[in-house]
Amino acid sequence: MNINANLELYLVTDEAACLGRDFYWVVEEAVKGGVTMVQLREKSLSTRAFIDRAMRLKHLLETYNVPLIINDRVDVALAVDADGVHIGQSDMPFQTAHRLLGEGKIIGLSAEKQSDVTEAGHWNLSYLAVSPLFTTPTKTDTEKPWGIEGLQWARRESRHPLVAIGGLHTGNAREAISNGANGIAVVSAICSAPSPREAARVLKKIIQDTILWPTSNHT
Ligand code: TZP
Ligand code: MG
Repeated sequence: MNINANLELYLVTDEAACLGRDFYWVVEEAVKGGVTMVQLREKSLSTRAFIDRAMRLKHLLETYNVPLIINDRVDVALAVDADGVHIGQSDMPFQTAHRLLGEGKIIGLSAEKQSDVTEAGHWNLSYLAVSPLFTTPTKTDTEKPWGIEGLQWARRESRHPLVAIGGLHTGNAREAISNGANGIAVVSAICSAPSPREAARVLKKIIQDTILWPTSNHT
């Protein structure tokens, strides 16, 4: 695992969620606000356009020392020498992705059900995404949400760092962290916020306060 992987506030991109604002501006503002990792998630771009976007984002993020993770596409990650990939249950199997990427890259996996968590115990993953934690309009083709009890179960069962994704915002970030998530991954709470920088700053503060004072309720 890349030693720079800090999962605390993980931005997952979605151009539609940026509400017509410039994609790179939204990401840069979010990073200035405290995002610790960025996943480029593109479901409809051509391979060439995906690589162009990944390359530009990589240069932007390098300035801030924030890792770039590519969703699904190990070939795109290799093409731009990204910091890692995020794979789902129907993407390339972990062992194949690991063999192609080599050592020193971040590999994250989505866990959508209990058997995914158990199976992932065999693999040297960088993190496991508990997905979705809550229902979200951003992604509707999901399995049943884990909910807080499901997250607690995953925390007990898994040796991997956990990222909660799906329906996370300032109102529930503390609950996710105090129930076992090492970080939260968000799309709309940052991409669609009036100020992505301020949204990231507030989320980051909640996360860091919860890590420092897990049982207090002062945030
Ligand atoms: N995977 C599981 S839920 C989700 C993804 C990509 C979308 C999360 O979006 P939001 O807006 O943070 O709920
Ligand atoms: Mg996928």
